[in-house]
Amino acid sequence: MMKNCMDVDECERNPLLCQGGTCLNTEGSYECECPPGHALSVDGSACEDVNECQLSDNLCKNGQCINMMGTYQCSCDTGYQATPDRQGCVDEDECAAEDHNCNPNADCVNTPGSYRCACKEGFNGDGFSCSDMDECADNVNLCENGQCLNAPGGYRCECEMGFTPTEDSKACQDIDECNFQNICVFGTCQNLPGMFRCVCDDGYELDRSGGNCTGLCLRHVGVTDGRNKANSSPDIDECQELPDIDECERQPCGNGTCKNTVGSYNCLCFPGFELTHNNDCMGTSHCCSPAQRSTAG
Ligand SMILES: [Ca+2]
Ligand SMILES: [Ca+2]
Ligand SMILES: [Ca+2]
Ligand SMILES: [Ca+2]
Repeated sequence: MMKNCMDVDECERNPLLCQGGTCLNTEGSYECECPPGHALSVDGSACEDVNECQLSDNLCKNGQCINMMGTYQCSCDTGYQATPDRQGCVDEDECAAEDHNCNPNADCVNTPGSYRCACKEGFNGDGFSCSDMDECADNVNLCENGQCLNAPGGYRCECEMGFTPTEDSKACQDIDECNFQNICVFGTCQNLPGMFRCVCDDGYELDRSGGNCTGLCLRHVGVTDGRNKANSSPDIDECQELPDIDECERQPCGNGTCKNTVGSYNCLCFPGFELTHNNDCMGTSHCCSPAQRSTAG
């Protein structure tokens, strides 16, 4: 007579089977169902925690792997922070988090596990302390045609007359006075570094400011001008056409005698007085020549 084989429910018979998991009876045997992070023991009788840290060297880079029941967690190195699932370490961006000791005049640069500080342009230092560079002292050639003024993180140029700072104020550039309106009327303007020059049209001469051409009285142009000589036109006395002003009426010479000329005047200075560029006579401390000084002509 054949023995009637009956399945044995091992799970029911031995409640200690599959400890830490769920015992599942099968035809002729049983299985243990283990929760995540657990594996069957060698003898197949229990569910045991898996030590993930021992299984893999690649876990918790930049940190330390800590085994836990059913799982593992990372304890991260300084400068790194754990991911939300605590199973990885990522660099902490100290710059973005404003968790750094960089000088206010330095840029924070994030690096893996740390950060570094670099002084901004115009500053010297290690990034944690930054001091202003004195560009004017370091390079005496800065601000040609002007004066270099040191400033925090930079410098600027204050320019001499006739020059204007460039847009960034780091240099002085010539002013093109010829672009101004009403300059060198009756003449041609020539721009020069720091100044300009008027080349006056025929019949005009530079006024005392040197910046404009005024009517000039040319006597006997017909004689001195070859073109006029050629067609033998009668001489024109332009002086007669210009109503002359007697500047001497307003006594411009001071310590001298005024002599009116057509279109201008001359000062004949008294002894001990000297003609100035303003066309008047000023006392001098040194000279006492009896000779009178006067303007030419
Ligand atoms: Ca584990
Ligand atoms: Ca970092
Ligand atoms: Ca500076
Ligand atoms: Ca100029």
